[in-house]
Amino acid sequence: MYSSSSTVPKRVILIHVLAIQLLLINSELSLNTTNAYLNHKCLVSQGKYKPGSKYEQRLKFIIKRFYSVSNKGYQGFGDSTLSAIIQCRGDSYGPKCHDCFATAFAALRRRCPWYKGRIIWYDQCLLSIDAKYSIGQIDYNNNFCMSNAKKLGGDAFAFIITWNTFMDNLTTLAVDNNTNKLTPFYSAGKTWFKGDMLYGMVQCTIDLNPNACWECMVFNSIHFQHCLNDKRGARFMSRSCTFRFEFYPFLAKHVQSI
Ligand SMILES: *[C@@H]1O[C@H](CO)[C@@H](O)[C@H](O)[C@H]1NC(C)=O
Ligand SMILES: *[C@@H]1O[C@H](CO)[C@@H](O)[C@H](O)[C@H]1NC(C)=O
Ligand SMILES: CC(=O)N[C@H]1CO[C@H](CO)[C@@H](O)[C@@H]1O
Repeated sequence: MYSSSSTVPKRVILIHVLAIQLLLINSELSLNTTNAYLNHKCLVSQGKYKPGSKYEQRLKFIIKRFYSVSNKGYQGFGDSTLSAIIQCRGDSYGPKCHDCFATAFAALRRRCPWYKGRIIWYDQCLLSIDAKYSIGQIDYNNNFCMSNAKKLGGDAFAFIITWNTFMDNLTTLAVDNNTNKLTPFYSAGKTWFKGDMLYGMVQCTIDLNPNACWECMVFNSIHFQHCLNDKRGARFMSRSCTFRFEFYPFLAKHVQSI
């Protein structure tokens, strides 16, 4: 699903309004306090469950467990009838992750009532529930891309090369260091593009293996190339991986300069 071009102006207006409010409240608050709702999907083909059913009981059990440990940043549960994943953005582990999970679950109940399968994306977390075993598997179907309405202009071809290399570099960082970092499969960095600083982020859900993380990134970058090319900023999100670039710092920390 591509975002309509009206999405971005609305968000820009929202950010301006928020910025003014934040200025009034506390000029010290930084970017990473926002947690915008991005998208959701009710997996209609998986059907609905009934109140009191076994599915509901298992779901309640898992959600309760996730609730108590969601500040760990990632939780996954899967059997043949139900899988659930909460994955927080790499810089939003801890209490922020817990809050995002609580928000996401409440919103999913409201937006996809009684659907067995449902996914919701926020800036700071992803919550996915589905009625089959899907842990460790790349989800090729549930994905979308949003782009800045502003075109890059200028050297579009050079930019394609740059965002592609940048994404590769970030994926290498995320994957290579996944065993010993606190936030595996996540990286955020920056690079120059013709005198402008380009900021980027890559993340795969922790249940994937390194090869699957790569495959997910490559698949989506090709699938959404028209959304990514020649834009002042864009991001794709799937159930399994995400990539974002902007010409402004959208995270508090873009640590690595690559
Ligand atoms: C933003 O995130 C960074 C790193 O996670 C953290 O150190 C900082 O305190 C956060 N800022 C706010 C205002 O929450
Ligand atoms: C990617 O990484 C290589 C090797 O570290 C570096 O030379 C190059 O500038 C990076 N490019 C981008 C766009 O990040
Ligand atoms: C590819 C990469 O960034 N590797 C880094 C992984 O983490 C170690 C220790 O934190 C660094 O020394 C490597 O450069």
